Amino acid sequence: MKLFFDDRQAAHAPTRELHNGEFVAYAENVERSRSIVAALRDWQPVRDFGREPLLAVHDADYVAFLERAYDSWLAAGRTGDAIGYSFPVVRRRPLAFDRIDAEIGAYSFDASTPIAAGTWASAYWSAQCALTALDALRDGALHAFALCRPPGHHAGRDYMGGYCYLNSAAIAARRAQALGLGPVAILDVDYHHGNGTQDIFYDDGDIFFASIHADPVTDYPFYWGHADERGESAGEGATLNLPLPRGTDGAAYRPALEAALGAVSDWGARCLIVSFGADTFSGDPISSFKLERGDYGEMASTISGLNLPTLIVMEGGYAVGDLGANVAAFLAGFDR
Ligand code: SP5
Ligand code: ZN
Repeated sequence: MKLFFDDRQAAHAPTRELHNGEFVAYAENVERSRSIVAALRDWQPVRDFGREPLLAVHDADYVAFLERAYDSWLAAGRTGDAIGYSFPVVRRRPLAFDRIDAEIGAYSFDASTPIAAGTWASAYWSAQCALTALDALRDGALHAFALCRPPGHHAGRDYMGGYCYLNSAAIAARRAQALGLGPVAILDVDYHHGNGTQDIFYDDGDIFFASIHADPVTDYPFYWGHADERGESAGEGATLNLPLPRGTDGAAYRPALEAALGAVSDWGARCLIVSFGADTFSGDPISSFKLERGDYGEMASTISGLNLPTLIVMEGGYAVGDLGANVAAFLAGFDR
């Protein structure tokens, strides 16, 4: 397994997030990547593919906003992390604002995704990390792991949310398609629904998206990931959502994984991108599934049974003390 990470991804360090009516410690902290880096060997350097592959997924005005947002926040006389408080839930349209608060709200769907001094740099290198790992597949590797941090699957074309800014899995998927590695399928096994990825490809019949996640009736991101969301227009049938109840353990998870992989295979994928979250772990502090470390190796060997070139992109996972070992167990399952 080839492993990729860049230290510039550690610059992003918001101090707090709004949760259940209080500001609490930011769960997507830098200790997460430290735990994963320490658990594995032979990390390879990340290359710079520039902005073009980012702009194949995200709107130019959104990318420009991410880059300057923190400076605009400071210029407005603020201290601490930039965070929005007003969100346009109806008739969102491209308006020109002269106030950072209006922009942040227009480009996000929640209050748990602050912009700090290092956010742009880390989001940028997180996306480059996925692109570098994808290049390893192009060069003949069967599996590659991108330790993307911050994660990406909640970010859409022009919005952030859920600790995500740039959607690394989507960026890699578009690039895989451009390199002729497709048809491309994305399998999202984070605890939370990958609403950003789904939205980006919702009307796109050329990229298949399957997600197994906590039922949004009870869990974040609430508004997306319901079983009746199946894609639209040319993308109808190219989205598959498999919500599972709180308390789901390894045995209950397995049939959903088999259903998702069957769909990926029937669809004719030639390249697989896995959005991997270890927040399905029993000890995760913000989630309610009951997977154990041993389940991750099994999941991975089931996935690798498809025999597809596979890029694994890191998403969530917040049990920092167990995170490195859980990720290592998952990756080891690909080499069995
Ligand atoms: C990538 C990913 O897994 N994003 C998940 C975002 C979930 N945000 C909503 C839940 C917030 C729970 N925050 C608790 C923080 C405790 N320090
Ligand atoms: Zn998650």
